[in-house]
Amino acid sequence: MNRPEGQNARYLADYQPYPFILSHTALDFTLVPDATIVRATLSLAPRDAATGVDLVLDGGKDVQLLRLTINGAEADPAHVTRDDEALTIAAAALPSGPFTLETEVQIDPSANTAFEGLYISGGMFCTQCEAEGFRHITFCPDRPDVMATFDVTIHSDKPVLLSNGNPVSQTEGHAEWHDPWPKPAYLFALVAGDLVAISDSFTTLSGRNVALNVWVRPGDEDRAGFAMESLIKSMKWDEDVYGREYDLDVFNIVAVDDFNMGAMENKGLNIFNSKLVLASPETATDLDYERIEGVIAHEYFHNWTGNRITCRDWFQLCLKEGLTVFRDQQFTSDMRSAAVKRIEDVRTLRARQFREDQGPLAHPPRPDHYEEINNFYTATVYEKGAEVIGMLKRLVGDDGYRAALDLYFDRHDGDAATIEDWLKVFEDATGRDLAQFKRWYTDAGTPRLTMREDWAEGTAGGTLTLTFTQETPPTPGQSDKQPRVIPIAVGLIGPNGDEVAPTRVLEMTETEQSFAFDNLGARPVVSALRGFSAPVVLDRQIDDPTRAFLLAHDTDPFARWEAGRDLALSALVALSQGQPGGDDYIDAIGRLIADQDADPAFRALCLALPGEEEVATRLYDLGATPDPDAIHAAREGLARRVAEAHQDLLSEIYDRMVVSGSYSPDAEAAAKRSLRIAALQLLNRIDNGERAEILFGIAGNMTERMAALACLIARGRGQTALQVLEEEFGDNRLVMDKWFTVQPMAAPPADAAAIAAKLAKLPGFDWKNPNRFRALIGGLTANHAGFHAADGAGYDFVADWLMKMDKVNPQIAARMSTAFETWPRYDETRRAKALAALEQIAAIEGLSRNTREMVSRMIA
Ligand code: 0A1
Ligand code: ZN
Repeated sequence: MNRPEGQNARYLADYQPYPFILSHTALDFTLVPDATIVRATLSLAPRDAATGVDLVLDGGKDVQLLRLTINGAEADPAHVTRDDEALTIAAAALPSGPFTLETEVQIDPSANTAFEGLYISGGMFCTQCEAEGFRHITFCPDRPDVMATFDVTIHSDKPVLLSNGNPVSQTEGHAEWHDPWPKPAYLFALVAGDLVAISDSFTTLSGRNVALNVWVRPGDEDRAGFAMESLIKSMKWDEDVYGREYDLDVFNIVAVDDFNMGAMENKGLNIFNSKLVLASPETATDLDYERIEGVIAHEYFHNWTGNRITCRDWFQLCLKEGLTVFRDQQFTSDMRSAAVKRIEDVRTLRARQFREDQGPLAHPPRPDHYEEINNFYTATVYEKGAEVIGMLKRLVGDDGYRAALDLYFDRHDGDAATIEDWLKVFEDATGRDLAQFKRWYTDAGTPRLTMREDWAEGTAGGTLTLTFTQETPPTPGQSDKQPRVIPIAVGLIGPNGDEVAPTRVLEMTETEQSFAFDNLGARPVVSALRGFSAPVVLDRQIDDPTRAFLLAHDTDPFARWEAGRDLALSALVALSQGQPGGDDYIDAIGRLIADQDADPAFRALCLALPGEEEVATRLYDLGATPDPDAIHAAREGLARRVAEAHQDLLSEIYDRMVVSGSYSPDAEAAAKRSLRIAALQLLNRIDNGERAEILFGIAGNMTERMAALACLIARGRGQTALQVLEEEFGDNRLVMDKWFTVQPMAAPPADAAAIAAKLAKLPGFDWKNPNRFRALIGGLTANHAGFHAADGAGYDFVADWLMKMDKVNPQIAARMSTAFETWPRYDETRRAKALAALEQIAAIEGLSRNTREMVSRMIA
């Protein structure tokens, strides 16, 4: 293997087990905002008594050692060395058998702006330890394959004191917790604050009673009910579908305002970004509700896929994340519409993972090296990791999948496992050889699949031969790609619109391969890659009338939606290049919206034009250089033509899709609202915002109000509505985040960067709060032509803020830097400006390892 990265890179190939066994960790916290004392007692033993090796404990610069004893005796300072990242105790100072190591350290949670380790959010102490945060709390072997049972004692004057596992004792100013399940340090959590709970209970499969609490700040209780409902549904679903039961007496969820990610699956004590817990009809949108349900499920499902079975090392991150995303996607499909969920997931996959896979940050679901692990919580590890499992399931069938999963839980409970272990359970349970399939885990890049059709009339009553070729473009560090196993789900539609061959999964293993369908009579239309059966780019010769035919007749909802999307993209590509286009799309979409039988959510998805970035990607795929301004103009123009052509139908939908009664976030009601909003967004192009203005004034739910607000801003008449929202919700962080996002996002592109700059000067732009920072910066980067403005104003604004944020919270700066990952696609002027912005960041002295790694990969 070549090792091209910086000196700090870590390599999968270098894996060695930790030379000591840690059986138990006892922690004692005295919580003081700027001087917290942590006493840790680690029960250790050499893994191999014969080899006297030094004991290396991870510990960041921010951990100040006050005292260290081994078996109760003060360690000789000559045997202890300290650098910025670790504490080393020389082998000579260690007993040859089991021993107890005690440390006392001091840390300063009030100075922790990176939100890694123990920090303070809104006056509450809380922790985030994945991936390597525990080493900012105390000295320890901070790696996922070192697992111990925990006892935690907390001293604090805060009224609510929580940690992992089961409560042992709770008195004023003091609490003790015991976690009987061995766990790695990254699953440790502690919370101390002035909190209130909404509580419920759940009786498990085997009759165990579990106390459930969702902890929030006083005053937020009335917005926590949906999270609790989602938790109960998740617990039941995991029992019904996977046979997995919860294993402690309590399950606590805590909402915090300052959080780098969405949520965290700490054993028995999940910590959530408050935006993924708190919801009321007045403050949250349908999408927020759907996300809350999905993320509550995701974190809960980690209890088995992540906690009971964890990862051997961080290279295996997709072992827990890919599987848990796959499980939460299954859950949402079961709770809501499976067809709609699949389309939404594919949209996200393409927008985030394909984008990553096709640019300078491409990496395999299981990377073989990294510099900063926090940079690898990516769409590839999560979403592609889930797609790979979907393919496995398609290949082995539902029964094979269930047998493999049962074996996985049985064989690996309590283990820190690898992708090899995962694939082996499938091989053992089903008898399949998965050596070639493994490439999905080890190789980066999105395969391009080309499909050719050959029709032979006379032979065997009419034979259609499909010939596929696959090719994966080179990615950083991987130039030569071998063919992968690709499950291609195909169905055939006869000329009269009837399905003549139901879905068949073709298993492609070669670079080029043909599959024949006999006895067809007349030449059918191929419905290919049904259900998006593999994460590939499909390239086929197909004209717009055939796409329109599939949009009208395909029985597979994904393929049907895809046909409409392809029609729209083909029009937008032509229009953005100054050519005519769009007539077939406008006709076909008219037929679809008139079809009262079709599911409203599905019609809404079809009505929404592909985003500008999607058009840019398609142009780039076709070998053209995308022009963001031309794309914006083309999309606006087409939307207007659709609105003009179907004005009556659209206003009828808009008037009819009103959900009566009180608000409910369920799938059916949300579907109606989504169709109504899709119609509004088109009509907004020709009614100059009239409907949006009325809707904003009368809507009782945030879904419609936000949609109306975005429409008003796009028409340049959002001021009054923005003021109203600010007056009404100025003290509600989550609503104000939306307020900050929508302005640069929905603005005409030429104004977007200036609007973002103006908002950044407001006192309400509390940029050290990750949600607020993401709201504003992310709002601008979501405006494709605004961020990629030819004068470079978008690039400069974002780069300036990344540099500022890097000093405070490197994880957030590094993550947001991916806004630049598509820079090589654009014209020379834009490329030069984006590159200059990246180089300016790279030149900063003291730039974090996080941002340095990202920027240097993007520049390379
Ligand atoms: N494991 C969590 C995600 C997570 C990862 C890293 C974090 O801090 C750096 C926080 C959360 C999940 O998959 O939900
Ligand atoms: Zn996860």
